[in-house]
Amino acid sequence: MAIIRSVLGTLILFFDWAFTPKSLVRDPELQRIMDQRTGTLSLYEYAACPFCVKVRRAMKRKSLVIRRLDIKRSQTSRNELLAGGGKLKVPCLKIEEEDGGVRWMYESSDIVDYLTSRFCTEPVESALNS
Ligand SMILES: N[C@@H](CCC(=O)N[C@@H](CS)C(=O)NCC(=O)O)C(=O)O
Repeated sequence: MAIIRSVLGTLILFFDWAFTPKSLVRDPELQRIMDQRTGTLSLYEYAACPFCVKVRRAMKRKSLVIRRLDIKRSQTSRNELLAGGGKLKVPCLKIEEEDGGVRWMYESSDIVDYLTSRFCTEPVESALNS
């Protein structure tokens, strides 16, 4: 079982590398503002998880720079995820809200939808521009 998982993981990483999506190129000032905003987010993940790859590819397409914490490599990140989110499941997006609240979002589709609606809609980009 471990061998199958390892082979599948390697294949997932290979195809992700071979067919990596193009990144959106923004005006540097707009990108700086976006980076500031995404600075309140952290993605708990591990490299060969297909659902994490899905989120990372969406981030790459939209040039969203988000801190990534690998729970297989870091015991501290693992503990944070379990204590904060309640489950050792990845991907999980930690969202630090402006009012000091923290949300832990599981489910890759929900994370991609959240990132798209919060950071990648035309009005958001043009509001940042003005
Ligand atoms: N439906 C979830 C599936 C996530 C999932 O199954 N993640 C696996 C790693 S690839 C995991 O963390 N499994 C541990 C568990 O379910 O407790 C999503 O789309 O994010």
